[in-house]
Amino acid sequence: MPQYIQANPYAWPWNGDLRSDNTALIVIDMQTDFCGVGGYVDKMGYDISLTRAPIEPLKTLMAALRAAAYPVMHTREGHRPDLSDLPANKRWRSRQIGTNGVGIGDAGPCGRILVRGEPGWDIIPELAPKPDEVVIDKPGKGSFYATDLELVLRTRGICNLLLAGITTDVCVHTTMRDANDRGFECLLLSDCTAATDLSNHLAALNMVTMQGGVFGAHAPSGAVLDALNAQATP
Ligand code: C5J
Repeated sequence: MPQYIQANPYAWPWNGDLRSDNTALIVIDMQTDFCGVGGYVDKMGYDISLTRAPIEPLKTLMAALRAAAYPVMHTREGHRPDLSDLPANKRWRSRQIGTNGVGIGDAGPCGRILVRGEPGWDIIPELAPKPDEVVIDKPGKGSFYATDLELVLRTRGICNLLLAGITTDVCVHTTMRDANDRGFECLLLSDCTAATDLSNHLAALNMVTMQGGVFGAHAPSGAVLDALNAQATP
């Protein structure tokens, strides 16, 4: 029997084929640098209560998906310690705003900003990956660029992606657009994502609904929980 999640602008996934062996949650960049005290976003002067808002709903959702044997995957934005994968213009731009010239690769309160292995780069303890879960390290905003994410998903037969994490308008949107172009069916989870600006978050959700769902659809995590409950009830 087809199984759908109530979503906007259409019931998701498009074909009702929602199963634990073809659908994965991808939790994007829930790192201290993006939502922790002293991290990169905090140092830039943004209100981290916005980027921390997804933490509680994500904890609930991840527990439910794990219990139902749906794969949970994670990404981390970050660069090699020698910065050989950090484009010079990305570094320059990161030093321009509100950080007194301190940007990606430079020392901050949580170690070198967005550098692999540093405390600020790691995923926050509340949402730490389980030992058997896939973690994708990415040098860019999108999760497919210069990573093996597509290979991992295709190898596992995953065609449906539940997208969560931060930030809605940057890494989550870039990943959603790139996934859509690759033929993955995407659902952006509205309460499990956040931006550094609320209006950008809302605009990013609205963009998804254009043209009948130009990149996919969006829904609150409660709609996913409802679908999981329905699957568990024979
Ligand atoms: C940003 C991200 N905003 N994870 N990264 O630089 O969205």
